[in-house]
Amino acid sequence: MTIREFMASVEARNPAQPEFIQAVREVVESVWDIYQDNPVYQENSILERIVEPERIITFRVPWIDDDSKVHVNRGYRVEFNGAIGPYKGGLRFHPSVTLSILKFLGFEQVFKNSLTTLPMGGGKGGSDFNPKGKSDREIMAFCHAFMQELFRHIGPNTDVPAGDIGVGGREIGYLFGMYRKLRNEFTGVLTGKGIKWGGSLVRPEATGFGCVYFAEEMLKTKGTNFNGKTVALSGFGNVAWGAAQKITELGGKVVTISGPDGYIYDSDGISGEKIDYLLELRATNNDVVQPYAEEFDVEFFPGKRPWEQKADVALPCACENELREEDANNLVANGCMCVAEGANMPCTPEAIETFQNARILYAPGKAANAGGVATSGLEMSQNSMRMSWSAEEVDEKLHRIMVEIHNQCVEHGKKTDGYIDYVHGANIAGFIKVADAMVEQGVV
Ligand code: NDP
Ligand code: 2IT
Repeated sequence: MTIREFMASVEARNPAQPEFIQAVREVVESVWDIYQDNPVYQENSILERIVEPERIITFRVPWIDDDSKVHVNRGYRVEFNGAIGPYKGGLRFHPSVTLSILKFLGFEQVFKNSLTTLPMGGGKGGSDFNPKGKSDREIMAFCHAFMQELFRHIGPNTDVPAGDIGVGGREIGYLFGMYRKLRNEFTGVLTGKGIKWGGSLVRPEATGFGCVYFAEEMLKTKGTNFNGKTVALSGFGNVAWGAAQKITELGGKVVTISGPDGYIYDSDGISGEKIDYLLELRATNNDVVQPYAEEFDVEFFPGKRPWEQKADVALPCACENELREEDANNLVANGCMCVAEGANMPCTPEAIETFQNARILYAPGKAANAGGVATSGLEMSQNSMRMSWSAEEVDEKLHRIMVEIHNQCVEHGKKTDGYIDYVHGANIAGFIKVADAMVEQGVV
């Protein structure tokens, strides 16, 4: 079979799921040669099995708003692959959520979690619920309704959800509360929990911190670091916030953040109280960055993306396919030397090709943003031991894991001319561990 034939069969089996097909194609292209060289993988149809989720649950989520009106949303959990551990991955609450989006995220999560070196399978879930403009009581009502169905499918040794877009500490609290009530059990069934009731220190910052640690390793391969570098960030959520903190700490200057309304450019750098302000802005449930421009008297570019600005490093931290070919061309032309994905699949395939053709450093989300789920794994360990580690201890472990993921990318992705293909490196390293586990466990 050729790659083309394999992908044609995946497309035929998954019609109208473009994001899922995009994610599968990238992995299949990376691992194809290894697959051909390993008859055991072929005899076990590993590739055919690995692109098929083990289980997908969809369910109705009825809830009541503040005006007593009844709404119905759709809930999902995609339990993609459990060969190396309990299904693990976030929940996304956003109106753009479809099965295609959650299958792509679940598929990516399988390889990302494998890269973390921790025993976690891959999954993802969420709902097309739109948290924007909802009251706190409405958010609680929705989270409780969502968990009233999800609780029967998850558990600390089965499937351990966490946050993603639209699901942060507050939502995890409401979800956990309902799980605990229904099961009458206090277990580490969710990660991203409050610090006072089983959460891990550093988990809120972990994805952003991890992404910066990873980018630091990338810069090291060029004999440089963040000190004095300008950095363009997109998004202004959880991930962008943690990244901004760590970049500032390492001597870099964050000059942009973005929202669905546009982006702001702050030539003085987004640091200190301005980073805290990002959190306040997110807490308003309005999802706009324009107020930052008014608060700190900087320029706001409505409807634009930050990639038109000059920056040494770019970290896309908002959503999938937010950085396209023309954006990649702009970044390269403006001298950008390093792109690391804080979000999941934010760069289109054409943008990735542009970076790689220009031979600049580029790392995919499954490697660069794995620090979030890795720290979730550390939260699970702490819960199992009924202990909590200090922030320094967690941060040190997170740092070590990101360095190790970088090592794996170099080991499997370094080309003969010395260029590191982080896409191949991450996909191959992530794949081998899961594929071997599947072989050893037989056809299940
Ligand atoms: P948040 O909900 O905290 O923030 C996401 C923000 O990005 C929202 O403000 C959202 O606004 C905004 N956004 C959405 N689309 C766009 C767009 N096209 N342009 C600019 N901004 C946009 O989510 P997170 O920070 O948690 O997640 C961000 C990304 O990081 C996602 O891709 C997620 O999958 C990934 N990620 C998250 C991890 C985590 O631990 N939280 C771990 C690893 C990856 P709006 O809702 O109005 O669209
Ligand atoms: O995309 C991701 O890795 C996350 N949203 C975090 C998942 C997790 O289980 O912590």
